[in-house]
Amino acid sequence: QYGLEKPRGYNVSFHYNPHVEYHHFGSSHPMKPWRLTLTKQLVLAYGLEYTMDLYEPRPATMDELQVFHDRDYLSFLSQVTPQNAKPDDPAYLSFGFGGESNDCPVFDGLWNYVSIYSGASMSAAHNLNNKQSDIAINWSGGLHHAKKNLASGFCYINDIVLAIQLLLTQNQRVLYIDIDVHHGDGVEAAFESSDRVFTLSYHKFGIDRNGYPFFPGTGNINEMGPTDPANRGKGHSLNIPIDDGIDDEQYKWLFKTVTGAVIEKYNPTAIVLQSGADSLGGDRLGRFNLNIKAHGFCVETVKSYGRPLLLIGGGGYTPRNVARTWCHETAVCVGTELHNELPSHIPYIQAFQGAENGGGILYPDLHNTKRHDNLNTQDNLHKLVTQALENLRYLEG
Ligand code: ZLM
Ligand code: CA
Ligand code: ZN
Repeated sequence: QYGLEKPRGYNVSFHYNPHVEYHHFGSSHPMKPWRLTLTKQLVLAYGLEYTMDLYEPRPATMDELQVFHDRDYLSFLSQVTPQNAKPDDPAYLSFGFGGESNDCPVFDGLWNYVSIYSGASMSAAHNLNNKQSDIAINWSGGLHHAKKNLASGFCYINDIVLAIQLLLTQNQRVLYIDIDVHHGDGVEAAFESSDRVFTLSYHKFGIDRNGYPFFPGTGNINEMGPTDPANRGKGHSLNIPIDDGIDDEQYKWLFKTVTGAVIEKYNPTAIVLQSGADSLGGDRLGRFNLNIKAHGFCVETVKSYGRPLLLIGGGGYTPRNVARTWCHETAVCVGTELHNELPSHIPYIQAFQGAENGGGILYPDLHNTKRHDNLNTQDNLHKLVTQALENLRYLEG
């Protein structure tokens, strides 16, 4: 019906295990794997499956996860259930579970869930390594806060670190870019002593009225990795702290200027882009005012450098807009434009209909849907870019 043909030039692969959808963090928890169902429905409704190679990857194994994570953390994670969990057990708390915020709950099928999303990122990295894909996509991954022995911020296993470790078997330099509204602290920490991975994160940074820092509280402009000049990883992290309410034009300019400079200086042989959709306007947890096409501009920009690209998901807490964005970005990868009117045969079409759900179109205006006053002045942003470019001078040795 939509007459899409596979465009020549870019081989795109889509790595997706539908079993990831059947997991629930708990009814009021903001992380909803169901957003992946919605994303898949949009991708199928627009006929994008005919323009890509589709893979249903197997779950990652314990041995594969041990390449990054500690054995005792994995053994705990693989065995804990809602029935046997002891919330006051020191092991439970020390591994990041429960606690006051309950960011990382223990739920049914937790081990299955983490193995599935990790397996998909590893499968995507594998395709890039084999040169079977130019761009490999896993919307179920991007869990950037997980540490080697700690669950943090809805993330249990760091699929990004595992995928980058695979890419490092075939690449001398990998660039990691993170446009989730939160700082990509877990990936930064994992590679802090390496000069073969450069990490670049754009995120909200600052203290709220209630005195709490925006999660995870790290990632100021002066955080550039280790300061010890003997450390190979020195200067191989760049953090771009942003205030509430940034708009499309500001973000696009910031992203293009800084990312372009990093790619030109570091000259990576592969790029990993974490495309967390909580940087959109109207996100339940986010603070920015971005529209879908401004978010997608980041994917277009990175794609334009023509390096092997691993595109992964991340945050995103207003499911209908997460699905819209990741469907749009899938289309950007295959090089096609989608019409604004949503195809009428989408299962769960109601999720996209009605004024409050975006009026049945793919590109509703998200600017100020949740009203965060823009606290970013042009002056601040220019100073930020100047400092960011200054920080890159470390790369000159
Ligand atoms: N408390 N339920 C982004 C990860 C963000 C930590 C700890 C004081 C929530 C949030 C959980 C159902 C990514 C923090 C101290 C009370 C927060 C965060 C469970 C609502 C709920 O309703 C909720 C009972 C929950 C968690 C909101 N947590 C909002 N923000 C952050 C973690 C992950 O997008 O970057 C990648 C996937 N946690 O702020 C506290 C510090 C406040
Ligand atoms: Ca980020
Ligand atoms: Zn996030």
